[in-house]
Amino acid sequence: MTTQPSSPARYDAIVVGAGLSGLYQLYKLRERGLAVRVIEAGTGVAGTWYWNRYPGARCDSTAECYQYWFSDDLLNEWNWSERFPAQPETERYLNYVADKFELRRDIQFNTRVASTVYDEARGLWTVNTTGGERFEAQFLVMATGGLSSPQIPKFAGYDTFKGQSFHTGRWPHEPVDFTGKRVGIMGTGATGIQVIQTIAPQVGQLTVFQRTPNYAIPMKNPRYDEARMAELRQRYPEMKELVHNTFTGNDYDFGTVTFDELTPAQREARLWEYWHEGSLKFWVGAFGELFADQRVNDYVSEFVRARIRERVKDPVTAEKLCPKDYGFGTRRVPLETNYFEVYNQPNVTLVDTNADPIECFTPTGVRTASGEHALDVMIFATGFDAGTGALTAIDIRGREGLSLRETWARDGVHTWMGLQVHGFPNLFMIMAPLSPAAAFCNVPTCSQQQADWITNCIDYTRQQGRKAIEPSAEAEARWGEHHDELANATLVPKTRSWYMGTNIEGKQHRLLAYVGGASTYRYACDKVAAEGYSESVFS
Ligand code: NA7
Repeated sequence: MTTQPSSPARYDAIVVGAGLSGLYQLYKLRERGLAVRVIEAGTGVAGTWYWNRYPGARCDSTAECYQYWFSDDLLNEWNWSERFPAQPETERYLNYVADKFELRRDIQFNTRVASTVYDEARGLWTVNTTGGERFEAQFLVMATGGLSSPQIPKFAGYDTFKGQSFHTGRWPHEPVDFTGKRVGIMGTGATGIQVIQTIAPQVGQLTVFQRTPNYAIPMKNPRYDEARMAELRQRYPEMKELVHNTFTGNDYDFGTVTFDELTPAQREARLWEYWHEGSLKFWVGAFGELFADQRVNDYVSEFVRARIRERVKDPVTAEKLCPKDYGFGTRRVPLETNYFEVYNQPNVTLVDTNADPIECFTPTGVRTASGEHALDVMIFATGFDAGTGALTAIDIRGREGLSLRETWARDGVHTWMGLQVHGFPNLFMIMAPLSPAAAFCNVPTCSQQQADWITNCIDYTRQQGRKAIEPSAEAEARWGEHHDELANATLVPKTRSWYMGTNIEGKQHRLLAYVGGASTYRYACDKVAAEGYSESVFS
C-alpha cells in the first residue's frame, strides 16, 4: 500500500513572522476577507520584542510613535508607562493587540519556514517548514524583520569556553543572574550599550570588548501618568498623520533654518536645546545637513565628543570611547542612560580590540594580545545580518526556480522599493532592503505604511481577476539607481556599520536602507498605486 503525502493546507495569503509587521499584516488582510495563515518561529508574538529580552532592552523611539494607529479603541485603552518603554511592556502591548483582535487563531507558532517555491502555472506559493509541513497560498508576505538574524562572529577556541554565553537577540526567557560574576561583553552598538549600563551595577567584574565606539546620546525617560496619557491622546489624531510626513516616521522633523543661517552662538544653542530633548531628535531633527555636509557633521560630532569627555574621568578611557574615524549620525545613534559613567567604576575594564586584538577564547575566558581576561559569562551584542539575513536564511524560489539568495549574491541586492523583487510574483516584503527600513524609519510607521500598501495591492490584483503581480525589471533597476544616487550623496557610505553590510563577512558593502526619507518614500508608494501599479506587470 502506498501512502499519499497529505495535501498542503491552502490559504489566500501566508505571512511569515508574527512581530509588529506580521500582526498588522494579518489584521489588514483578514479585514479584506482573505484566509490568512501566519507562520512564526517563536512560541509567542512580538518578533523583535519576543527575542530581544536581554537586560535593559528598551525602545529608542517614543512610546507615542511606536504603536499601531488602526484602532481608536486600542489608542484609547492602552496606557504607556514611560516615554521609552522597556521590552516587557512592548511585548505586553503586542500580546494585548493579538488578544484583542483575536489574531492568534490564525498564527501557527513554533514553526520555522525553510523554503518557499512559486509555481507559475498554478499561481501559487508553496511554503515548506523545517518540520516538514506544507502550505499553499496565492500571496506570500515576508514580515521577517530587518534585524532578526543574529550574528555571532567566529573566534578560535570558542567551543572550548566553559562559561555561559548568550547572544542578545536570542536571550533566554529565564532570568540570568550576574551577581558577582565576571562578565564579558562584545559589541557597543545600541544593544550593547543598553546591556552594559544595566548590568554594570550587578556584576563582579565587567570587561567590555569594543571595536568601534559610538556617539551615544542621553535618553530622557519620564514616567507617563494619567494626565500625560490624556495629553498625548489629544494629540493622537494629529500625530497619526504627522508620522507619515516626516523624514524618519517620528513626530518631529528637521528644522527649516539651516546651519549656515545661524550664528555660532545660535548653532550651539540649537544643539543644546535638542540635546536636552533626550531623544533621537538630536540626530534626526537638529541639522539635516549633518548627513551630507562634512563641515556640519564635524561640528556636531565634536559637540558630542565633548559631552563624552565631560563624563568619563580617565582621559585615556574617554578617548577610547570617543568616535573619531566616522561622523556623528552616519550609523545608528544609540540612546543611553549613565552609560559613560559605567567606565568610572573600578570593576569595569574597556578593551579596545583594535589596539589589543582578541586572539581566541580559552576554557576560562578570552585572550587578547595583552593577556587573558577571565570570564564566567560572555555576552555577544554583536548585531544582526540586517535587511537581507532573515530573507536569505529561507530558500526562496521564484519563477523558473530563480533563487533570491543566489540572485542577490550574484547581482547584488535588488528590490523594487523594498516591497517586491522582479522574478518573484506575489511575494511581498516588509522592512526589507532598499526601503527606509529600520535604519531610517521608526519601524511602526514604515511597517504599517508598507502593510497598508501591500494590502491594497493584493486587493487590487484580486479585484482585477489577475493571478499575480510583480515589478518590471526596468522599474526595479530605476529604483535601485535612484536609491544609490541618494545614498551616495550622503556621508553614510563612508562609515562601517550594519547599514552598509560591513558587519557581516563577505556581504556586499552598500547602503541597504532608502535614505530619501519616510515621507518621500510613502509618496512614491502611493503614486504607483494611484496609477494602477504602473510599474508592475500582471499575469
Ligand atoms: P550593531 O549596531 O550592529 O552593533 C554590534 C556591535 O558588535 C558593534 O559594536 C560591533 O562593532 C560589534 N561587533 C560585531 N562583530 C564584532 C567582532 N567580530 N569583533 C568585535 N566587535 C564586533 O547591533 P545592535 O544589536 O547593537 O543594534 C542593532 C540595531 O537594533 C540598532 O541599530 C537598532 O536599530 C536596534 P563594529 O561597530 O562593527 O566595529
